[in-house]
Amino acid sequence: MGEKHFVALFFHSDTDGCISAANVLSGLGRARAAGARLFPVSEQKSLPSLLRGAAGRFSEIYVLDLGTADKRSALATGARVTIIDHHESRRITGKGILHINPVLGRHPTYPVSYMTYLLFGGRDWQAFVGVVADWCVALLPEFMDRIWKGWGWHGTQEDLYFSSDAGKIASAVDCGIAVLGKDRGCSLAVKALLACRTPQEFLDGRHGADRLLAARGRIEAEVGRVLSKAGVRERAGRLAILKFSSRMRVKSEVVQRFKLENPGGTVFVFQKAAGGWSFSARGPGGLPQLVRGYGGGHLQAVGGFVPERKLAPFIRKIKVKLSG
Ligand SMILES: [Mn+2]
Repeated sequence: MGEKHFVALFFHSDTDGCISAANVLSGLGRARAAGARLFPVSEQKSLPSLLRGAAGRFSEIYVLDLGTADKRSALATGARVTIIDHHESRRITGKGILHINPVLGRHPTYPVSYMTYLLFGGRDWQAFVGVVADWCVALLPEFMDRIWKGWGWHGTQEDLYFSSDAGKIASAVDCGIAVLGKDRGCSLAVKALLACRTPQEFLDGRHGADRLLAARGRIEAEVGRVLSKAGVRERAGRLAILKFSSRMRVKSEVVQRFKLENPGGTVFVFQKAAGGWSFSARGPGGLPQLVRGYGGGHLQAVGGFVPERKLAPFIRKIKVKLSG
């Protein structure tokens, strides 16, 4: 009998994070995967306290699609910690810590679902879905081309996200998490991804995927409502802004559609939340600097929160910076 393993996976509660978790689980082998605990995380700033809470409970910890520059909380776990990420971060090193992040070496922000697929295995079509979900199709032309030939999918990033089966699966996972909640949605998504051997099984609603696809249907309808009449639009040069309220968490889906209406420009969507506005933005680049203090993410895609009284100055600032 081998040694006992107590494995924990902390992963971003989105499509890229769920596919990454499924890839790592599939590579761990049956015995280790069976005892693994899953911890979906929506805010990467909450990671240090979650890691401290895991101190002494695990021998192996994976941190997927989440940045951490907090070495002490990683060391405090007493576990071997493997961080695979592509967000802006600082490199951390220490006994038992392995930190893989292409951004630290100034490489492109390859999706974590793709990197975990290379490192741990998993299903090629799911890595493809992760690349579509994280808007990184253009970064991986050869990989995408190879899988396109196998699965008969083709097109631009936008075609793939909005019109292909890959995009449908990507958004079903994100919508399932938005509608069912982080814990229930992610656990359902990881199970469905592990069990579905082909994209068709997922699209047929097998292994719990039906719940995720139903959530997608509800969100699509709400996004249509927001874009057709419920949102307030504002425009300044190449900047387009949309403000709206909704009972569903739809800003990530709304921002993708809104970007389609404004190709080449920078778009911000603000959804009313308690005490302020949560926002998502897409643009040609430089976005983390633009939203510093209120959020972060990638060069071309960021999210965050602005308190009510800061909204007007925040919007003024982005207008000035983008016109300057
Ligand atoms: Mn990601």
